[in-house]
Amino acid sequence: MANYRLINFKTLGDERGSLIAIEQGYNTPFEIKRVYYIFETKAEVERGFHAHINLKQMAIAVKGSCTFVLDNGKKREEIKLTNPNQGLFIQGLIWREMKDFSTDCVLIVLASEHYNEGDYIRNYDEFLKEVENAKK
Ligand code: T46
Repeated sequence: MANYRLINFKTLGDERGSLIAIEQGYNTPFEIKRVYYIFETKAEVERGFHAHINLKQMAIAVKGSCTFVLDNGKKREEIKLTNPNQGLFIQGLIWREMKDFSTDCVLIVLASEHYNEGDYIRNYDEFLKEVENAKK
């Protein structure tokens, strides 16, 4: 399975507006143990610059937009989140950076595990070593 992909959510709407439901096991492929959100990000700020060992996450720009840079140790790809009907699912060894936050951006992230600093790889060279080790 790919280590990251965009998931399209069904928008339920009527004359009052729109509604999207995220349901564990239905449109989110993991058990949700934690939710956090990033907002009021200052202009020009870049965040992330780490990978995770075990964590699975789904990031949704419920308002505004931002760009994820995703790096599997071999190639880097940019994915811009602009719409609350799309979630970016990330699992496995993926280095991530986030940038180009619009001033109104609210980025909600659903996570498969409780917060654990021990799950972070915050050094890029260490990340590359982990990618090589995972191939053995
Ligand atoms: C990720 C990207 C997309 C907590 O105490 N609990 C939490 O659940 C989180 C997520 C963070 N923190 C603390 C740790 C730091 O002192 O909040 C501070 C900021 O976290 P960090 O610098 O890791 O934030 P980002 O935006 O660089 O990364 C976050 C997530 O940490 C990370 O898992 O994949 O968003």
